[in-house]
Amino acid sequence: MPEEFDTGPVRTWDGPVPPAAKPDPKDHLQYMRLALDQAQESPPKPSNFRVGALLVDADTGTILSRGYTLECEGNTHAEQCCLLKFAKAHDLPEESVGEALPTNTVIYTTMEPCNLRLSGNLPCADRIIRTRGKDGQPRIKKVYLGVKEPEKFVGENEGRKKLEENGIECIHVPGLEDRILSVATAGHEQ
Ligand code: HJL
Ligand code: ZN
Repeated sequence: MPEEFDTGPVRTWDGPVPPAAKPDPKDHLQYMRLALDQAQESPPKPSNFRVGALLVDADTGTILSRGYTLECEGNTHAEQCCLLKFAKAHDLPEESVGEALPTNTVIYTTMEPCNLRLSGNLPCADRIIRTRGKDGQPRIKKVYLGVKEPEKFVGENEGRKKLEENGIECIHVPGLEDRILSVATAGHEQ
């Protein structure tokens, strides 16, 4: 019998993305897959969706921050966690995160950003809109979303509409809808 060596689990890179593994900035589906990986880290809960998000420098393709629903302390959304973590890494409060974001930042989120929260917390559409630099110019220029929010908690979500009214382009990335929705609703009563 050959001796078996346990080399441990196959490790995937979980630190900052190394240059060679950086997706092509135009490969939106690849970034959406990475956002979906984030969503799967979120604990299942009946009262919200499990969402994942990435902040990306669209000029270089660099992933600036990742986040998922309930990752940060409290009742936090994926997009909110992305912004909070990036702000924290730059010693800024979340509302000033635009001061540290590159000029051409985009956000990938498995679900359309919210415009109303049952908890009364600030919606993610507003958090995205307020990311302005010291020059007053918006830093997040585009939102790539995997699915529209299902009408379960707040009826029709007007997050996309609000973002577009504020000059932020919203782009649907097709191809992962079924998977995104099954991950998002995993903790819900069927
Ligand atoms: C998005 C998230 C998340 C939602 N949407 N885009 N990212 N959880 O991380 C939207 C849903 C709200 C409910 C409950 N979910 O989260 O409408 O408790 O989660 O404030 O309205 O509101 P709270
Ligand atoms: Zn939100």
